[in-house]
Amino acid sequence: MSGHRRLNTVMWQVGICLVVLSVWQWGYDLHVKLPWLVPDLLDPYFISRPSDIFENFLMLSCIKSKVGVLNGWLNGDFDGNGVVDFDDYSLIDLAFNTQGSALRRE
Ligand SMILES: [Ca+2]
Repeated sequence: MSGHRRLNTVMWQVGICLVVLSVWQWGYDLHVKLPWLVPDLLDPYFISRPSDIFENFLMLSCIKSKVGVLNGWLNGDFDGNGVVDFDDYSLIDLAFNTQGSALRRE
């Protein structure tokens, strides 16, 4: 397969993926105006939107709390005061020193 054809195929795949995700994310918003066009299946009550799924992944990976605030795992601000300082490192040390069991050794 030539490079141009492969690039063309990838661009089509990305485009189709974006269209499907867009319809999935915002399609049900059109249900009020055009109920004959949008199936009831896209109701967010039954099928979560991609943005909701992404938010749940952030919460399950402990990047965000359940109230939607970043936990500081990405920038080191564990106490959420906006500054990475001694208090943040103290929280790390406290968590390390009070862990329930020994670290796993291979
Ligand atoms: Ca901090």
